[in-house]
Amino acid sequence: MGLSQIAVIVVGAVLIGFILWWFFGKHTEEAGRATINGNDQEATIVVNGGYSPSTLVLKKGVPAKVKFDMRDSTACLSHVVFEQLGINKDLTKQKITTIDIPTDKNQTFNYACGMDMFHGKIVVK
Ligand SMILES: [Cu+2]
Repeated sequence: MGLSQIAVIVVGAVLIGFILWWFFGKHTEEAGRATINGNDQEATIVVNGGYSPSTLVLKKGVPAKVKFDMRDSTACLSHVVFEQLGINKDLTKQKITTIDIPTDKNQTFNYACGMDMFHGKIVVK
């Protein structure tokens, strides 16, 4: 077996490994958590080609302020929509837009960009 054949086998094995990892591996993103200061909690979600963290966990019963830090210049992400809360905010008016999220009970708020292309969620528990 020549060197080039060994190289082909090695490259093939690496590719198969990558494909298996891509389709079957766990790509769970770490959920973000709020910082509690005094009587309320605060968290920042960076808007830049999506939402980071895309999942944010808030503590139940602690008033929450979620800050959207706008770093994206595309029209796509210019608005953030919380359908359950009837909120549709233009994030381009200022660098940071603060949204109050109710934390009175366990629930999940899904949000999206104005065109429903990018999604994120806030979990209260
Ligand atoms: Cu969009």
